[in-house]
Amino acid sequence: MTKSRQLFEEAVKVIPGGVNSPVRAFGSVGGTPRFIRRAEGAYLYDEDDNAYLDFVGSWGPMILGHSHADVLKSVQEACQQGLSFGAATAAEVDMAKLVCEMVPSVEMVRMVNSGTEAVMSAIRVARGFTGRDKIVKFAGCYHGHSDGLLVQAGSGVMTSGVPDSLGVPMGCTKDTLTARYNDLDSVRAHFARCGEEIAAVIAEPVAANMGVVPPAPGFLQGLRELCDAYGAVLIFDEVITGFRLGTDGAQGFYGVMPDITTFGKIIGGGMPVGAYGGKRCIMELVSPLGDVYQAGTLSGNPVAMAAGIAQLTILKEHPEYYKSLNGMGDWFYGQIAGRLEKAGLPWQMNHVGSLGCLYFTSQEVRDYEGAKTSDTEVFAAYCNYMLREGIYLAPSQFEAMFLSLAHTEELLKEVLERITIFLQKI
Ligand code: HOZ
Repeated sequence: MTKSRQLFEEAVKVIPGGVNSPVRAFGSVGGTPRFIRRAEGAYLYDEDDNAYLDFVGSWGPMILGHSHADVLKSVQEACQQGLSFGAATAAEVDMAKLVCEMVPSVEMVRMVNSGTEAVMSAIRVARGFTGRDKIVKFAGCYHGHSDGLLVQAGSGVMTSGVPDSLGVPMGCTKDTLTARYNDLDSVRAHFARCGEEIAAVIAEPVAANMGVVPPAPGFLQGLRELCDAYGAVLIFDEVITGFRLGTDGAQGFYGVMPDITTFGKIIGGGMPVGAYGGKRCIMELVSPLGDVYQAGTLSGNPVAMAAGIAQLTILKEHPEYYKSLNGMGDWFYGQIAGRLEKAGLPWQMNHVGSLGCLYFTSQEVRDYEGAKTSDTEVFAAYCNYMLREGIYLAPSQFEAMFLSLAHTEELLKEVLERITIFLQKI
């Protein structure tokens, strides 16, 4: 029996499903989750000493690759000074300045501990600012697991086939309106019916929790215009796209500025971090400056700040890295699309920069309904085949594939060869 199997059998006795986050259980693809011992560059190493070329990258933050020397050094130095103080530190000021400099729409920022917390807090401040209760979210967009947002959420909720969650009182979701991604008319309809009651529209500017769905031309701009017309707050959830598509995230990539942006693990370089920030006039409402309450002992934790500052500083100083990363994505995903065409397979290769998703459907994937048409059994076969070949993909059809700067052309060419063989077999 492998060590991963042994650990999983022990884990299921003491951890629900044997994992601390559902998708990791490999439930939708079958097989045993790999228990990872360490990671370096583009590779993960499991407890059985198997090496895997990693396309998850801790679900996004490992833009520089795993265990980057500067990030590790910065973390080690911070650890020497103490792990947590529950008091203000210089590193938090440095982090806030970095985020505000890199993302022009962010004039003030508050650190939290996860993307879930960031979004929950952003919605609260949007409601406080507008004095309204309703929010509009998009089917298939995932914004963490807070009560009000587990409505047609993508990601793990979609993977397990559970539409929503038990334990969420009706009262918590009654103000959550759902619209269709890439369909401005569905948003217009909500505004036409109750525009004066809508506090915010929240969107992933590139939907990356129902696979990867790029915004259609004009979609993000249309959201901006609707929010302006009705005095609602536009929130971009950049937990996945922030600092991945460019120093200024998807908002810079597409040239549409939100009022509030939420960030997640990416700004902690892999440590547990989140943040929300935006226009000064909105953020000034956050406690203790204003009356929107939000707090946390570990918020702005010095070790997490050290990791995040190290990674963000490198990215800020090297904007050309994004040219390579996005260019590599265009080439790699383009190659997959070309091989599909050559094999006469009508499947869809969606991508934006280094984020990609292969859907096993002949239908164009523009929204949640389209994503759901993908044949998840073929995905499971693909995912397991790749794993056997030493390539670690997210064990879910409805997650993204992430490239990092450690993924060289040579490594990706090998992956393309494996994909070609899979396409021939299928
Ligand atoms: N569904 C999560 C990412 N979108 C998975 C996170 C995890 O398992 O770490």
